[in-house]
Amino acid sequence: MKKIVSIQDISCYGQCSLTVALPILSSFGIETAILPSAILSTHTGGFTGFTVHDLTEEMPAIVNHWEKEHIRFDAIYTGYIGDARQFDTIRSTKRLLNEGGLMLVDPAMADNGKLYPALTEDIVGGMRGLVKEADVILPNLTEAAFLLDEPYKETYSREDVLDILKKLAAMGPENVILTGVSYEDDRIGAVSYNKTDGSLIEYFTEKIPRNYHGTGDVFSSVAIAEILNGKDMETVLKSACEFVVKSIKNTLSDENHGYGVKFEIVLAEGC
Ligand code: PXL
Repeated sequence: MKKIVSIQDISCYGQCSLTVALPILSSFGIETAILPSAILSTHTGGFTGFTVHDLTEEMPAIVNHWEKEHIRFDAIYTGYIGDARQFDTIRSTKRLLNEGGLMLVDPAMADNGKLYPALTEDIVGGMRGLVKEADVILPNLTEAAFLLDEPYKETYSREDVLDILKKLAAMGPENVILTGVSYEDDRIGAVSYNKTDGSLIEYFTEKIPRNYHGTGDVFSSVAIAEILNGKDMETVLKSACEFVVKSIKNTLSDENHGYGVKFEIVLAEGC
C-alpha cells in the first residue's frame, strides 16, 4: 500500500484542495496523510469575506515530529500554497521520502489567465523553486505561463504546447502533465511529456462550456493516485480527464452549485 502526504490548505467549505485530495486518494487505496498549510472558511474563488488561519509556524513542527517517529512516504503531493514563507518547509519535506519516492507538484495558483485572488507574485517565485525539485508537475496553461514568465494566450497550437512542455521539463521535472489543453471548440484534455524518452501523450474528452472551481484539484488527485498505483500515462490521463467530466456532469443541473464539482458521486459509483 502506497503512502502519500498532501500539502495544501483546508478550505472548510467549497470542495477543493485537501477536502478533495484526501477522499479521492483514499478511495484509490492510498494511505493519505495531510500537512495543512492554512485553514480557510471557504476557498477564495467566488466567496467574499473568507477567514484564513495561517499554519506556517506549525508545519515545520509537524514535519519534525514525523521525522522523529520515522514516518516516511512514497510521495509528496503539493497544491495551493497561500504563503510564500512555506516553500522552504515544503522543500525540506523531501527528507521524509522513501528511496525512489516522488515529489508531485500541482502549482495550483492561477486559472483563466489570472492568479487566484488572494495570491501575490512571491507565490509564483516559490512555485518555480518547487517545480525544480519535482518529479511530476501538473500545471494548467495559465500556471504554465506564470511559471515560464510568458504571456497567457487565449489559444494554443500543438507546437505551442510542445514548446511549453519542453521548457517546463527543462526546469527540472521528469514528467510534465499540462491540463486544460484544447485545439477544438468542443474538446479539452491533458498532454504529458516525459523528458527522458521524449514521449508525448494526449487525451481529449468533451468540453463542457462551464467553469467550476476545484476541477484542477480533482484532476491532480486522480492522476496522482493512478501514477502511484503504477498505471501508464495513457491510463493516467484518461482516468483523470473522464473523472473530471463525470464530476462536472453531476453538477450541471444544480444552479446553486458553482463553487465546486460533485466528485463524490463519481467515487460512490466506483469511478
Ligand atoms: O482549487 C484551488 C484552490 C485551493 N485552495 C484555495 C483556493 C483555490 C482556488 O481558488 O482559493 C484556498
